[in-house]
Amino acid sequence: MDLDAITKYSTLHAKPNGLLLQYGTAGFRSKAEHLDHVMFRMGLLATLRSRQTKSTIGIMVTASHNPEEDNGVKLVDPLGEMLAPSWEEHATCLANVEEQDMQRVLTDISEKEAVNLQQEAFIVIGRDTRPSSEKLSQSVIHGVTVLGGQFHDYGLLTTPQLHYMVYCRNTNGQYGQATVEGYYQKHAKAFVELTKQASHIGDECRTLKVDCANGIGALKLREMEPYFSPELSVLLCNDGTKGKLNHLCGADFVKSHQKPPEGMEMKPNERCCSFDGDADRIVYYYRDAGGHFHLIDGDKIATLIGSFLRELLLEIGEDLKVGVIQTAYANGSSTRYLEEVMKVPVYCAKTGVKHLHHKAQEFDIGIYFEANGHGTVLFSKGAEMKIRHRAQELEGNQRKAAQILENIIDLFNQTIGDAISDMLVIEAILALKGMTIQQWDALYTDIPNRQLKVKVADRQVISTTDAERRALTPPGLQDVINGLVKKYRLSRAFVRPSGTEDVVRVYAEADSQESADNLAREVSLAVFQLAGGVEERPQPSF
Ligand code: 16G
Ligand code: MG
Repeated sequence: MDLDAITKYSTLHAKPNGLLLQYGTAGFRSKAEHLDHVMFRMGLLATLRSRQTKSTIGIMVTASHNPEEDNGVKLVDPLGEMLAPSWEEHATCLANVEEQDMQRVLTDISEKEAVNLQQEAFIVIGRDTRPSSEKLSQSVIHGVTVLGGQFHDYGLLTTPQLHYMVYCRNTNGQYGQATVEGYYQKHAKAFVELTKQASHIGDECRTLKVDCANGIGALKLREMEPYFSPELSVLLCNDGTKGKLNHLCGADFVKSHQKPPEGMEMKPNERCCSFDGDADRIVYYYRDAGGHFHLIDGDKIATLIGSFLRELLLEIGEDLKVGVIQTAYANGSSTRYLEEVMKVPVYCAKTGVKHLHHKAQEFDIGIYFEANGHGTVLFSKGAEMKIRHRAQELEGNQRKAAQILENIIDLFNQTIGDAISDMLVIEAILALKGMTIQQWDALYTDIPNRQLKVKVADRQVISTTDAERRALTPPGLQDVINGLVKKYRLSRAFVRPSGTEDVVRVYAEADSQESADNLAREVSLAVFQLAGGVEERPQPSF
C-alpha cells in the first residue's frame, strides 16, 4: 500500500470537521455535499474487500428514496449481497477517521482481515440520476485507483442492476452476462416465455402505468421495453423529464401516504405501479369505480407470488421447503392469510433487506418482501436443479408447470429486490392466472394501520427484541405500549429507531382507521415522554 499517496490524495477529499456517519441498513446516506470523503474512502475499502475475497466488489452511488439533495453509497459483496457486517464496521470506522489517522485505520483493517495486498482488485461502480452522483462516483474511482485497484464504471444503473453485475462477474457469466444488455435479455426472455404460456387466456395487449419516481427506473425501463414488448406495454409517468426525484411520487411516497403519486392519471380499475428512486422497490395500486384508492403493497405481492408458486409445486409434485419472510411492518391480515389460508410458514426478520435475505436463504424457496415493496424470491441451487430436471422429465400440464417455474427462477433477481424484475414476475402471474388487479387485491383486506415518526434526542435509547416487535429500553415503554394496545380491537403496535433517519418510527394497527390513528398517536406520545422527545410533542387525538 502506498501510504504516502493515500495521504496525499485523501486531502483532496477532505472530511468536514466533526462529521460522523454510520454505515446503516442501506450504506451511508447524507446531504450530497458531505459525502465526497466517504466516496473516496469507500473506493479504498472496496479495493481491500476485493483483495480479501479475491472477487469483484460493487459500489453503488444512490440515496434511493431520499430527497434529491441527498446521496449515499453502499458496497456490494461477491454474490451480489449486502456487505458483511464486520466490514460495515470497518466502513463506519474509515468514514469517520480524521485525515491524520487514515493510514493507521487502513493498515488495521488490512491486518485484521488478512488482506493480501499483492492480490488484484476489481471494482464495478454504478450510480443513480441525482445531479451529485456523477462527481461522487469519480471520487469512488479515485479511491480505487489510489490503492491500485482496477475498475469498470457502468455509469447509470438501477441498484439491482449493479448487484446483478457483481453476481454475474463472480460466477463467470453462469448467472447471466455482466452487461446491461445481458440483464435485459435474461429477464425479458424469461418474461416473454412466460407470457407465451399464458396465451390461451386471451391475447389482448397488457398495459401498465409505471410511476418511475423521476429516477433511474425510467431510463432503464425505457431502454428495456423493446426487449419485452409487445407482450407488455409500459406507460411511464414521472420519468424525470420535468419533476424532481422522489418528490410527491415514487413507491415510498405512495406507500407512506397511501395515495397516488402526482402526475399519474388513473382510470377506474387501471393497473398502476410505482418504483422508488433507485428501482429496488415496487408497489401496485388502482382506483375503483367509486374513486377509492387501493394500495397493493409488498405483503400482497408476496402473497400473490407465494400462492402461485405453491400451486405450481403441487402440480409438479415436488415437496420443497417454502418460507415467507416478512418484517414487523407486515400487515396482520397478510400474515394470517399466509399462515391460515395458504398454510405457508411465515417468519419475521428485522427491517432491512440483509436480514430478510439471510433468513430466506434457509429455505429451498425463500420469498421475502418488506411491506414497503422491497423483495424477491431466492431459489436454492438444489431446488433449481430439481425444478429444471422436472421440466425435462415430466409431461403434459406437469411439464408446463415445471417450465413456468424455470422461467420464474430466471426472471427473479436472485441478489436483491428489483422493481423491474418483480414487475415482470407480477405481470406474468396475473396474465397466467387471468387475474385482475381487483381480484388480486381481494385476497385479503388489510387491517387499517398508521405509521408516525417521533424526534428524540438520541434514538439509540430505544432498543428492541423479537424482530423489533418489542422494546427492551427505555424501561417501562413496552408496558405502556401493551396497555395502549389493549384499548383497541385487532390491535398491534411497535416502535423502533430508524436506520436511515434520525427519528423513532411508530407503527400501529387496529380495527378501524380512526383507532389505528389514535393508537399510533398515543404510542408516539409515550415514546416522546419516555425516550427523551424533542421538538414537536405528538398530539393525542382527543
Ligand atoms: C433501507 C432498507 C430497507 C428498509 C428501510 C427502513 C435496504 C437495501 N434498504 O432503505 O429495506 O425498509 O431502510 O428504513 O436494506 P428505516 O430504518 O428508516 O425505517
Ligand atoms: Mg431503494
